[in-house]
Amino acid sequence: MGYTLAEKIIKNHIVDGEMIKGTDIGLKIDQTLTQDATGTMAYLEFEAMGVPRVKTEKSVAYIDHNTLQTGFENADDHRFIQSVCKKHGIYFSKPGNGICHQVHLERFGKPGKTLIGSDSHTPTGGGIGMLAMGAGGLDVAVAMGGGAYYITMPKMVRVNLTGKLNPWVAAKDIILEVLRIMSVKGGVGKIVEYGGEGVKTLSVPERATITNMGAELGATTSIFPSDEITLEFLKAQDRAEDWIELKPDEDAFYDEVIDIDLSTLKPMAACPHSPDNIKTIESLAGQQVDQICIGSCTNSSYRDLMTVAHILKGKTIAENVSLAIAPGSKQVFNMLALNGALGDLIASGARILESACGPCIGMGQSPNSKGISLRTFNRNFLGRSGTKDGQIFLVSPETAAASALTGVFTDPTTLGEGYKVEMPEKFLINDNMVIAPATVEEMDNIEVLRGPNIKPFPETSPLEETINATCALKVEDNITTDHIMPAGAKILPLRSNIPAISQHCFTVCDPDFPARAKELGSSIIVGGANYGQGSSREHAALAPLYLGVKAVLVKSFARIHRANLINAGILPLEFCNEEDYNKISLNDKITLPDVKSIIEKGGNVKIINETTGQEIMAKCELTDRTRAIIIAGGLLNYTKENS
Ligand code: MIC
Ligand code: SF4
Repeated sequence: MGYTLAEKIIKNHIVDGEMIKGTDIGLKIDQTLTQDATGTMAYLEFEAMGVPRVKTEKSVAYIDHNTLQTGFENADDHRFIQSVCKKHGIYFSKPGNGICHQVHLERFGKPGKTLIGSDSHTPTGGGIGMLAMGAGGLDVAVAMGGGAYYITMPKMVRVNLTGKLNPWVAAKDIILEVLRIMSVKGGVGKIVEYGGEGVKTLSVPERATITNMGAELGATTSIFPSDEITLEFLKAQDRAEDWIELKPDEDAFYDEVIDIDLSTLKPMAACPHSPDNIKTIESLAGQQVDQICIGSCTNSSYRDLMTVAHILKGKTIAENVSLAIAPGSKQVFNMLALNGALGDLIASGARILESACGPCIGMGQSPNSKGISLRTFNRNFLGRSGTKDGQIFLVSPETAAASALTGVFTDPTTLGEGYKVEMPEKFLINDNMVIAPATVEEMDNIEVLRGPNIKPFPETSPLEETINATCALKVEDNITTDHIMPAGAKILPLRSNIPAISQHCFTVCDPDFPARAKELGSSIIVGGANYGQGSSREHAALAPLYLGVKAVLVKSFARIHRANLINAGILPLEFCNEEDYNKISLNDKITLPDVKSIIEKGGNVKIINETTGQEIMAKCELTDRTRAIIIAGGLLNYTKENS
């Protein structure tokens, strides 16, 4: 039996375990990336490990999330990250250089290599044939120190693309179709590989839109083959030498196959408040729109923004619409400025933002109350935009631009004759906002600059023999990390300060949770299915840790969040019988007798609800390594003990 594309890369990088589906494997990591909102913590963790210089082929730190500087906090964090990078061998991409995933794809990603990033949209790199995965900051720190990255060997899904997209139907519509088919839980434990003759019709940035939003499937990652189109892209980035050909074997085995005929797709939207709540634009046509945002790591490439500029050229946006545009990288921005497209965007009435995440993470541009906002982004979770009753629809750049002109949902296929952006033979290459690290000789002289907002990693303690706790919160299915640890312009500057950011933990669901948990001192959280979907932010584990949460008991977990809980030393428990979810209520007193011995030996964990007298059994599937991490009280303790 042959190998799939992802299996080939895994085979070349496996350093622990075997390629048996469902078992844990350790992978050698060639490249890492961080962004600033998760980066400070990741570099504090890296420093705590005491490794003088990164051991990866390339590690890059980007500043793209916390670029709104309304106080000293974000600027201090940027300075800290810049100085740590200089000292420890990491490239530093300055604020303004662009969104990590877009810049990494343009300048650093290489087919066949492994990449982990402290951001859930790291799979964007799959567009260029990398095995690129989102991870918690601590996992990235360990990989920078030369340690393996552990995943559960995923199942393989093949998405077979046939035919060709009709004019004005976009790559975004392909991934929205995949989300419609698979749902936000459908990718958990799987790698999604794209193949079929339809692949040849898609440029690298279009492929990257698809792999980027594969994160919303809950997938471990998504990947495209590396072919002559990949080579063209790399040549245009002056990186032809980074290219290798990569394709699956003819007789590779896939656990699941999905067929999509591109010619049948229509422009679509993910409706509030989930990326898999899909409707056609046709069915929404005519509804009034208040705001439109174009950008984010999903849709801010040269191809996307040139398409938008073409649609808006010589026209004026509707008077009821506020249109914001953030180019994904300095490269894109500069090219638009030089070829005149930026002038067309400005003339149409667009508000041009810097190259950064911006509105996607609630850093400005929150819509008006109950505002209808069409965004080319990847997440529309409740409250993420900064306006709790904002109604966010995720659409393609084509749909966004067409609707900006009319002020209502507009199917771009009504625009008439299609338009295809010619990919440039040479992109504008200017890496002057990427700062190289100090040499080995110079590195010891570099001082790391720490601002007062940077507080150390919270203390963890080894697993107790018996846990006595109270249920401090009970939540439903599909809880996102934006519920657990909200982002936005007010809270994000606290990312380096766990005691302060913890005061916002779960406040979207229950404003009293932080105070209640802190007062209880030892608590558990009960949740439903797909708990912790969304971002890779380890703050969604570190804040509960700081507040005294000992275990999270749910129907099922999202992959990165489960790993983050283990890394923080919080027990991830799953109901053996999902019906038992009804046997625990808020404020119930809970005991987990002999839990340490049970975890050591393996087996199900007994939970006694002291308030009702009922017993519940929970699974805690651990490997030898994750078991040792939980017992040690988290990955940092474990790494220190084992180094
Ligand atoms: C997101 O899109 O939710 C983020 C902000 O990029 C996060 C990372 C973070 O919370 O800092 C992600 O996707 O991992
Ligand atoms: Fe930034 Fe948004 Fe992409 Fe997250 S999803 S990396 S916030 S642009």
